Amino acid sequence: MKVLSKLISATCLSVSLCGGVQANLIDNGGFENVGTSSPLGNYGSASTWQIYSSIPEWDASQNVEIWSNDFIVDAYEGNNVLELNAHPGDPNGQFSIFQDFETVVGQEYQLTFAGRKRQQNSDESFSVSVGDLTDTIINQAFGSWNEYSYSFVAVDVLSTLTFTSKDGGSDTTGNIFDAVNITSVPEPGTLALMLLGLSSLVYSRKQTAK
Ligand SMILES: [Ca+2]
Ligand SMILES: [Ca+2]
Ligand SMILES: [Ca+2]
Repeated sequence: MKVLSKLISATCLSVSLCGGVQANLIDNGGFENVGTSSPLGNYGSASTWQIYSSIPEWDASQNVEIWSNDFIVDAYEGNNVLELNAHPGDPNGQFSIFQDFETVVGQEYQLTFAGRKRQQNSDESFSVSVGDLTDTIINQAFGSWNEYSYSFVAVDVLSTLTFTSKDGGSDTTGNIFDAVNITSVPEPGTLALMLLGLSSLVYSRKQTAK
């Protein structure tokens, strides 16, 4: 029985299901942590919106803009959201944010995030890529948060999640994001192994109770 209980423990660890919730592989996916660097310029205020050259856990090709306290739109979660189109360091560049995270080649993952556009009469588009996934959203919906959900397969031991505005660096208004989340999808074989372990545990308890 010791061997069996060790097997069950190892299975629980490998699929992280026994704890109930899959861990988010993206850090600061809700943009709540803006770090300790001072915001750039004299834009906005700490209670509305500010610009940063970067924020913790994310890399960025340009400055990024963080909105707080339901400025213009209600946050999808927490207090902060990110507007990808910030005041640019390079007006000819593109706005991208990206984050690396460790993955298992061939493993399936799920990506979810919330997105919306800022202005009704603007044509806001962006691309998202990670693993074997690349998608472009043409003209995000206006007026409420869209809940995006994708599955993808990792093709390397380090994957990069990237969001890029399709508008150039001189377009300072546009695509807003919150609640970026990536979790691994348990493989059927692993689930079956875990269920086998659990059923064996139930059986062994019944035997002990006799
Ligand atoms: Ca947030
Ligand atoms: Ca902006
Ligand atoms: Ca725009």
